[in-house]
Amino acid sequence: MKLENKKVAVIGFGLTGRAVVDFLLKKKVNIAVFDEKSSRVFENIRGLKEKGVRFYFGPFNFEKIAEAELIVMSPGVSSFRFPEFKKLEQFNREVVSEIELAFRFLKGKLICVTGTNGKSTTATLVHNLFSTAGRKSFLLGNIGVPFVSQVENIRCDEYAVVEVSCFQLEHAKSFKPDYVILTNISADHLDRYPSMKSYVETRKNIFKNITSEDKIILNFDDPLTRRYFPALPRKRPEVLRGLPDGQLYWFSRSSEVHRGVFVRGNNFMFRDKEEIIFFKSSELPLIGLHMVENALAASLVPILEGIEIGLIQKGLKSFQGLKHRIEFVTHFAGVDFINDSKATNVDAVLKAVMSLNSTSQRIVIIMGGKDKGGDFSLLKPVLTDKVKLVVLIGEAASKICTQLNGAVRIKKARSMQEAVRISFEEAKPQGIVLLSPGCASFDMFNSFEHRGELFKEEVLRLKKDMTEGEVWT
Ligand code: UMA
Repeated sequence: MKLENKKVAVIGFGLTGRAVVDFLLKKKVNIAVFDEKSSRVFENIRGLKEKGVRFYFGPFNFEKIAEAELIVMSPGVSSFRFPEFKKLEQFNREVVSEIELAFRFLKGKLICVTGTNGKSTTATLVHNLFSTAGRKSFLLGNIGVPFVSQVENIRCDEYAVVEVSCFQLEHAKSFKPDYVILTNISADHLDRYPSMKSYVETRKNIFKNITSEDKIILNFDDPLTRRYFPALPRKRPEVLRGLPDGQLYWFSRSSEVHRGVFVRGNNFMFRDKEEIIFFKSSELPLIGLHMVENALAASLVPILEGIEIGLIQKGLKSFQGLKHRIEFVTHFAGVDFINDSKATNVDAVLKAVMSLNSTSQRIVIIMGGKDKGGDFSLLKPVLTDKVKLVVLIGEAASKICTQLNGAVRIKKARSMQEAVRISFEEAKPQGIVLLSPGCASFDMFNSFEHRGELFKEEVLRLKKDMTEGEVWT
């Protein structure tokens, strides 16, 4: 793609926007940045201004934006909230997402991990499996490192492992991965998308340029994937119609799929033309059924890339998991504390509670935050079964309380500190305190990471108070 001397508008000036500007500065283009926030929020932009970058803060000025030939969107800027961006395309303006821009400059192989939950862990695991096997890979995308920031460092024999959110797919045009892993689909971001259908349609964008050379890895156990991609051995999923057979692989915990990876007894199996045992599931170092799914999905890529099974085993055995995803924090006074701050939707909470090995109601769960349109009533059976108390925080507390409708005991807390201390009192003498909010964090915190770190801080403060004898009442 030739960018030199083009007029480019960069929409949003967060992590993505900054990386796009840095990338474009090397291409000698004429850059204008637009962000709805006030200029006071942004530090250190004088240097960029000196390099000729122009900034427009405050409400988007579409007349000014229309002066650009290419418009690069940050994922947080919704094309549903601003239909003006789509309209600009009718006037010969090209509107692309940052991952689309990066893709046009990629020389290496592209492995994309998308889906509602499990993306970050699966992408990190693919990256670790490659790294353990001595292959150079870059872990990029929604996980926190914009694709465009590294794309020109990736050589043709190297891998870009990119976690892709549905927001990033809104303006994907020629974007075409060599591998797509779709971890699962469940309701999420319904505060941004007008319907579940439009959420799924946006995600399907990742498949639109797939060819017979490329490989698609889908979750056989996920009901919505099976509904939207109804592939049986002989039936092609709608999205793949017209493409030759030979590129669709499944992963499953519960069924022996005709092509892909699955569990048989204590073994992880790979089946294509023949079957091989490639791992013992008991050797997986992390807890949870979802981890089995993530490990199955992630292993398929190195297997299909011809990496030696011994090296894949080594990578699986050494994986330590990610922070804020069912992360064990500490144990004291008979209580385990687990941080699952990354659970920002209902399905992620369901998976977290199911994955904890707890019979009878020993779990106290901290939920709540900024609502994303989820249906919390879906949690009723599992909460009744496994949870002793739900402690609610944040804006969505009243909605969650109404939707759970007496299925489980509920208390409200005004801060993370209060939530942790109430939970501890209830979980004693032998229980689990799980932070798994099912909501975004932005009502009380800067990010899910910030929320998770505060939870851990409060837990450790409580532990210190306990050991020093200052028991809170
Ligand atoms: N902005 C506007 N108008 C808007 C929205 C945003 O002007 O309508 C401006 C904001 O004022 C801010 C900037 O845009 O200055 C922020 O841009 P952004 O929201 O796109 O966020 P980035 O900092 O660029 O981070 C994005 C992803 N954020 C979102 O998709 C919301 C990060 O994923 C990602 O790590 C990063 O790019 C690098 O690729 C975060 C996320 O929450 C973790 N993702 C969602 C999720 O995982 O559920 C999809």
